[in-house]
Amino acid sequence: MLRAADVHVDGYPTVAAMRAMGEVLQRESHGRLRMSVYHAGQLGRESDTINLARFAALDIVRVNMAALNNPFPATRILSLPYVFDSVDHLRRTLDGEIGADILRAFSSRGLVGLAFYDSGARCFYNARRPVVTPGDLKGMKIRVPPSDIFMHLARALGANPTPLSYGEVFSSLQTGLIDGAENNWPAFLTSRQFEVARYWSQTEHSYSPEALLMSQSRFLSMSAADRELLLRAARESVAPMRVHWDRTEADARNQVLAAGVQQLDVDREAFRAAAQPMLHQFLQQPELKRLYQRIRAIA
Ligand code: GTR
Repeated sequence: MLRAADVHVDGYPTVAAMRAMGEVLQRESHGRLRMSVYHAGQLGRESDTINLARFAALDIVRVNMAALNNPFPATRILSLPYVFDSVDHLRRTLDGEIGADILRAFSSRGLVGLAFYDSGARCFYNARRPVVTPGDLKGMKIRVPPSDIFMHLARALGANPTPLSYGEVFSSLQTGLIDGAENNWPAFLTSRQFEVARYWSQTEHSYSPEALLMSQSRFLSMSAADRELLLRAARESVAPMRVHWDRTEADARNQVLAAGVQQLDVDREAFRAAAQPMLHQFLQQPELKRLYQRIRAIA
């Protein structure tokens, strides 16, 4: 039995993709391989589940790249602000050589990169006031995932970043510990953050995608045929996940707007400009600079 973890609610596109992958494994191995998916953070925070998988206490984890930025430097290029022009640009990057290189980088610390999943464009939202320029974020306490990139970005935009794990964000908004956060439409809806944060700003500052990872020692303990099946099942789960994602993202937006959240157009050029110094600070790292140039070359 393979045990897999995800912080999202059942039915969320990432959870659904893993369940579908589990069905393929079970069917094609004639019941020998099974996968049970522990959703909604039952097995802990993303940073914890990554370590559980590294030490083979858990087999598969689905986490956002943000949770991997600090320990796996190559992932930073996928989370940095305004690197990608569109979802299409991101998908082309992940599907090609660049994506394959980043997946391979996980083997340096006990993991096998199985696949990338979509996560849309992340945007800022808050419970205080309409935010349309970076200056409007001034003084606001904004939750960020525990990643130096998101800390630096929020600070560059004038906010006070507060790193929290995903499961803590809704209650922190409710109690006023934070004023806002940033994420995509489906996460904003399913985590119920939209009930408190009524101002959504279309900043599209990061396309930080999801990663599906496996414990390397568990992977290496499997037969070559099972490893091949696993890699194929993971790869084949990507295309249907994207279709599901696109539909879910549009639905989530509609539901949130119908519930009265205000969607604001922003001065995106001002956000991009404010993020440039921190972006270029990260691009001082030669590995990131090389990846950045390759990504921009296929824009
Ligand atoms: C979501 C992502 C989660 C989690 C969350 C967060 O978009 O799917 O895995 O990382 O963001 O901000 O913590």
